[in-house]
Amino acid sequence: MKRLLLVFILFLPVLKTVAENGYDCWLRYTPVENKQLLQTYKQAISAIQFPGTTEILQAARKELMKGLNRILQSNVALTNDPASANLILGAAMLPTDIKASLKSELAKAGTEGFVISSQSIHQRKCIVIAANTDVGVLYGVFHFLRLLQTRQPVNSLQVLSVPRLKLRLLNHWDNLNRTVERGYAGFSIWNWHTLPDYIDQRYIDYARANASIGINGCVLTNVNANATVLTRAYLEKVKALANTFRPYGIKVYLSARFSAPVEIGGLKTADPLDGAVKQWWTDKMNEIYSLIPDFGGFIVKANSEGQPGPQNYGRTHADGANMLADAIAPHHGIIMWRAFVYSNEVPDDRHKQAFSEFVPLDGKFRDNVMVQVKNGAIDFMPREPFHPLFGAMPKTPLMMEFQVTQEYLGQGTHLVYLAPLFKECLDSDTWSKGKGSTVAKVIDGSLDNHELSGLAGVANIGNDIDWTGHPFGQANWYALGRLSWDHALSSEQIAEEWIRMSFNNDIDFVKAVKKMMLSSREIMVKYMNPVGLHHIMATGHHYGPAPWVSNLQRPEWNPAYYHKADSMGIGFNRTVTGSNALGQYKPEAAKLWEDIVTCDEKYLLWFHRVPWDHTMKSGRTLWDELCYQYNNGVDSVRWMQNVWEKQKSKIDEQRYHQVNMLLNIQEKEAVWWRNACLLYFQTFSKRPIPANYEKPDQTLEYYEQLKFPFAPGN
Ligand code: GCW
Repeated sequence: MKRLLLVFILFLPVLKTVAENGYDCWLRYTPVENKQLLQTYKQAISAIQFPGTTEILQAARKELMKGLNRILQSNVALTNDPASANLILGAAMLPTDIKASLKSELAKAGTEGFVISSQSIHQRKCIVIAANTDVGVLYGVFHFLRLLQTRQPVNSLQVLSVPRLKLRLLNHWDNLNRTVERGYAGFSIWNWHTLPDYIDQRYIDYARANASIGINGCVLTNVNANATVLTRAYLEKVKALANTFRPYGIKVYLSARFSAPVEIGGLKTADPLDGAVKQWWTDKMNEIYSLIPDFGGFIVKANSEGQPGPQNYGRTHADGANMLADAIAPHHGIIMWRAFVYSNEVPDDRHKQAFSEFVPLDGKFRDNVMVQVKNGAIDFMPREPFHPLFGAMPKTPLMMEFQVTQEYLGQGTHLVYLAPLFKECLDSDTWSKGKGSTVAKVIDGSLDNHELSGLAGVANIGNDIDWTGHPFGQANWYALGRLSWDHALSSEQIAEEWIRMSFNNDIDFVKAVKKMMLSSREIMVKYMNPVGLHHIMATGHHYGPAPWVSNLQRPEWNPAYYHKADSMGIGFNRTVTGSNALGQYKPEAAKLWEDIVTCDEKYLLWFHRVPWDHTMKSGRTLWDELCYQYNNGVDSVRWMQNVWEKQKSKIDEQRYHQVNMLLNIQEKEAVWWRNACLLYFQTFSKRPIPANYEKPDQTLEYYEQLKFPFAPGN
């Protein structure tokens, strides 16, 4: 019996079937499998000198020891003896000779960057993790652990890593009642009821995961804001979260409801030019900072989709933003003012409205205001051209808003790796200052010399055990953080890091899964929104296709507004003969899209109205091309299923099975999108679906009557 038990215990760690629930994300710190590599790691890291008692350094040390002990499967010693240490970490407390030897690197590391350097100290090989600040050391620790987790050599390291953006944020669209707008991973992780006294371990693990990818701030509450969070009782709760995140270099931010002075302040107005209103906000800021001295600031959604704002009082966005900016300036906080505005009273193409409203305000905002712009002008579609505001407001620091939660990209059940989408936008050339004026350079401040810079992602995190519901949703959280640290990283590198840390380092597994991830966004575009189609999802919950909807009160809420299909053709003419949204881009950027013949076909129906028999670059007619793409999208999801099935022996059963089931849903829904869209568009094109494709097994009427009253996230 004893022997049996021993055998069982011996083999336990290698069993692939040990269930993993995904809670640890990419911080699993699995033991090194390869004996030789393990040996070199153990030799390189045997005694650690890591002094310092600040809360950030304590957090960094704890993480380092936890990671090393697991990865190396041994208790690595901490030492105060510089003569024996071979891993040395620190900022202010770094030994002076080491500091001197890293002087030029540290001069470039700034306030958050770090250096990891192999050094020879007193004839001994050492690894030094150095920074100018404690938080820099923390980031260095996570980077070092990443090298070990991805099994990189550590014998000659020369790393200098500095974030390209100042603000690297997650925006939670979490409501105080714990529902999450567009959240598909359960309820909010913030348990407002038990705060401030109960600090869920989740809050700490959330902070660890964020710090490990460089995220340094989070907006706790939905941009569709509730003023209650600004009351004293709730600010105490916010303070508790701020205290929990501080050791991980993370600041808290809130959304501000513009009408808060009326709703919780008892004032008659929220007019930003009213003296009492200004005083109310000034007092409120003072109160907040007395509780949370490093509070980050506010995000504001104003005069957008029914939210209150300065225009309710005949004032401009700049008036509103500046009033808040003045109130928060003495505390060094910032205001992130969203440019996501469109109005049904404006008869113009929705695509153009934010540009028309904000460009005239360029130069009118205070120094501590950033304008937060979504990556595209409509709304986080599977594919959008970059927002024309990028490059058009040189006097204002523009902040990027990406959506990590997959509102329009399969929600909680589709495997879609978003780094290629993020990169597509960041790498787009605005031409605002000639060739090479990429969106990335606009938002990192380098193009127009801005001090402030930032990127935010609408979080996909909820209280599901694995945080994101879909195990691969974590990859998008990870990618958002890594790109906000360094937008020059490739989608491929980010995917590879994530796979290795989240699953394993098996070369074949990494290769296969990486290929699947890198293709996944393009595949989703094909079965949902090929050739530049957009906004053809169902109303309200946005779950599934509904291109037929045309009866909603506001024209720009209707899918039919966006595709404009009729017997002649399909697509939105945004050229000079149509809405001329193209005119908002610099001519060299617009060139990519302005001519129906040369237009990048990924955006064809975004910018052009195209006859059904238009010849595409493939030689097919437009109708046949749509049939081809929708079908190819479905086939490719089947390919993904196949890729995944082959990985069964390589990973734990729980996550294998989970992803398997989710891919089955994705396949079903891809078929649904294909069938519903083709059957509907066929009523206009009056052309057959070529015989070599699967025939829709349901009627259009069937798809039209489907209802999902309890779909999540709405
Ligand atoms: O995409 C739309 C979403 C809304 C969201 C809005 C916004 C928070 O459907 O749910 O509201 O964008 O970004 O403000």
